[in-house]
Amino acid sequence: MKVNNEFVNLPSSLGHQVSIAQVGFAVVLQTDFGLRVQYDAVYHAEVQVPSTYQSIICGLCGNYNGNPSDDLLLPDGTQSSSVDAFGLAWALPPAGDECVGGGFLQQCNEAEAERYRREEACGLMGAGTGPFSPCHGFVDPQPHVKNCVFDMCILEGDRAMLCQSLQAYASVCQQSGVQIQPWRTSSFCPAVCPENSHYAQCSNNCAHTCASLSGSIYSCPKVCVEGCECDEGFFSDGDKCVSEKDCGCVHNGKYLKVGEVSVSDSCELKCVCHGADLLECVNQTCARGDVCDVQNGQRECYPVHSHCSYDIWGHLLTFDGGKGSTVQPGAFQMAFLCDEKSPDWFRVVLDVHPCTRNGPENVIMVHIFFQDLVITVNHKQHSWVNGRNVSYPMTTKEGVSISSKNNTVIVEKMFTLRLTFSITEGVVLSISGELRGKVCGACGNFNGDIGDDVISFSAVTSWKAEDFFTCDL
Ligand SMILES: [Ca+2]
Ligand SMILES: [Ca+2]
Repeated sequence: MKVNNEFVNLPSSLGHQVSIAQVGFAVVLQTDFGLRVQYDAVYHAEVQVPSTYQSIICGLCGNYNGNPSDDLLLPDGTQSSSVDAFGLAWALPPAGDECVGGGFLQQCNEAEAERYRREEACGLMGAGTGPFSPCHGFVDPQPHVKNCVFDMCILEGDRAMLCQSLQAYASVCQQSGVQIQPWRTSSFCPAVCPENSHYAQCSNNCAHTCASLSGSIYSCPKVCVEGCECDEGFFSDGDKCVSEKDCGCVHNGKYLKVGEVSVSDSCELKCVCHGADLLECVNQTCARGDVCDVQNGQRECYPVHSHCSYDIWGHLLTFDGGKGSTVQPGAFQMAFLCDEKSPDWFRVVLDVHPCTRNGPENVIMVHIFFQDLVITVNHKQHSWVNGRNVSYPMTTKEGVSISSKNNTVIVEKMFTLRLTFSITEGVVLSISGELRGKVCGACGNFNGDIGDDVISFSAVTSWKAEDFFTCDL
């Protein structure tokens, strides 16, 4: 769980405006203007807004104007005739892994669908005398049964999917204030709870946290919500249940586990939680050349450095943040130290080949030159040092290390550069802040000014590597 890129434990609050807590199986975010967002991190998301938002809402959830027949609105305000086109129109580019939509959907035959509609499966939600029957007058089970059957068809009757579907309906019912009957058994959708906790149909996990012991205020819902709750004498520590003496500290609305560190926005105050409410804070100043930044979810003073990247689709991002596209194959100088006589001199050349036989993407070879050293890495993650094939990890006598982790080759020279290369991410070059304004090449001059980074095709072409074969550049 991250807030503004920083990892946080639950519950967490940002002043009085926003609070986030674990409620039952879901994470719930509430704001002081009435927005409530709930997500079970698997299957079911819910958004609630106050009635002041009527008719001014856009997106998949419709326009909230009281008329269900005009809800398939496209971003341009026109009506969509197809549900698929409506869904795709609101899709955002993926932040992480590419998500392939639509194509894999498989219909199941009527006999299978009928099997999933039975009361042993999705049909349980609509069963007249079943555990969810008290809910029928409040939340129509039929759309939920239909969605459940659809998902079961795609996942060929996956049991976990069935349980998620039922859990989602249980959640909606409980939010409506309905008392459903126990629906899980040890053999049917048993809840898996962490150590020192157990399942409860009316879980108190929102209120029984280490943070609540320290007086952190979160308005837990009054309705009964199923979930895992800590055993007697234990309290939620964010993701596990611990005894009171092992609880941590609350600082600025954030709960810190024992041993965790919190650094203020400007990095001037650093607080460490040593034990239950034992918070130690010290003033600090970032060392010269360091900046206050968030990296890997943790705010701290970090050495200044900047990256330039070139991905497998040919998108270039310069040190100063300029974006451009260079799809033309050929060899070009990604970056080099303008001063060739400097002992820190380096030069990174990307040799981009259009290997259409293997697919549409270009294949990249990376050549890194130092004063008396050449390192070559190919797309199969094989490397050569001064022309000799090497295996990882290794360090040259010049102090340049080559290693491999998670299908990424890492070439690093301390205090100068770090280059990562993977077949999925392309090439990322990070260089020391000391080299500000001293580099040349397609990655720009790293002077902090995006304005003088020219990323047009002709500008990249002008950085072609003359010592390589460049048929197209
Ligand atoms: Ca509407
Ligand atoms: Ca610049």
